[in-house]
Amino acid sequence: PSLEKEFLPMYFGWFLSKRSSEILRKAGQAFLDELGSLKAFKKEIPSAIEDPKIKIDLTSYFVKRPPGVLHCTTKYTDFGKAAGAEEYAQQEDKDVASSDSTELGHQPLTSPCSGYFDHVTTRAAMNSHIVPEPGDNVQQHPQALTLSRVRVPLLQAVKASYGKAFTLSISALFITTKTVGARIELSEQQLLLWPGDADKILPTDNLPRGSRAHITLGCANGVEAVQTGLDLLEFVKLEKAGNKGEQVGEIGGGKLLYFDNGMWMLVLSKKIDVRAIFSGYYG
Ligand code: 2AM
Repeated sequence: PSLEKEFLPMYFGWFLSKRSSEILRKAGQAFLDELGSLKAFKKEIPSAIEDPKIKIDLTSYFVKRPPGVLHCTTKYTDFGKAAGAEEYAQQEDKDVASSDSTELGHQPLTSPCSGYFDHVTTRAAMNSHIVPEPGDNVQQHPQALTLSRVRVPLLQAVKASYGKAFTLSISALFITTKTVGARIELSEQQLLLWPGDADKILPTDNLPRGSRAHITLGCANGVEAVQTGLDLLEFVKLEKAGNKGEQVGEIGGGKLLYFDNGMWMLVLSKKIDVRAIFSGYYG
């Protein structure tokens, strides 16, 4: 045991490369520019109805923009003070595998199929730099049988991935009256780093794991960044309720959907891949 207690960051997350940040910022900017001059958009804005020639300046509406490189928060740990912070830092991939196997597309451990073995292979690949030490209690864990077969000890996904590179896939851009953000589709391997408690607005919400995954691109005056993820969850809740949004047309990178209440989503026809390092932000 180490003498010093571990010091947790303000938050864990994926930090985009400078180049990927620039590419995504540009895509976000193009989205705001196009939307601001789109007839269907202006139709929903009272001040623009009066003067149809007006162009809505969304860039100056979303005044609060993240400085430096962009990121996707996985867990806000608040230097260890946030609920579930320690648990997350110690998160083992078993926590994910056992939480909701159907949602992740995994098969129960009792009936191994290719999906499950893919998962195990992913773990092995992800953690291949870690070798079991004598005394590592691999055998007594419920999953130890399979794991020991591929010679992987029980692993801590968060620690094992710290400082490692990932490619995140951006599937859509969205705006609400409060925030603008990019929606991320996490892979199964990336979901191992996703906390179990993030995908809820209300404690009773039951949305697919990773629903909240996003990158904040901007916030309106007086709005905190945490809002972007909550806004994305609102979209997902509508989708879950069968609301597919009204298809307003094709703009720049894809098809534009309107969901009411100032909620717009651009579903990208070609996903944007961004490079990112999994790490912690200490302020
Ligand atoms: P974001 O992930 O939507 O951008 C620092 O404030 C970072 O942590 C921001 O990126 C912010 O939002 C995120 N954040 C702040 N408070 C949070 C919370 N309670 N839950 C989740 N993420 C939070």
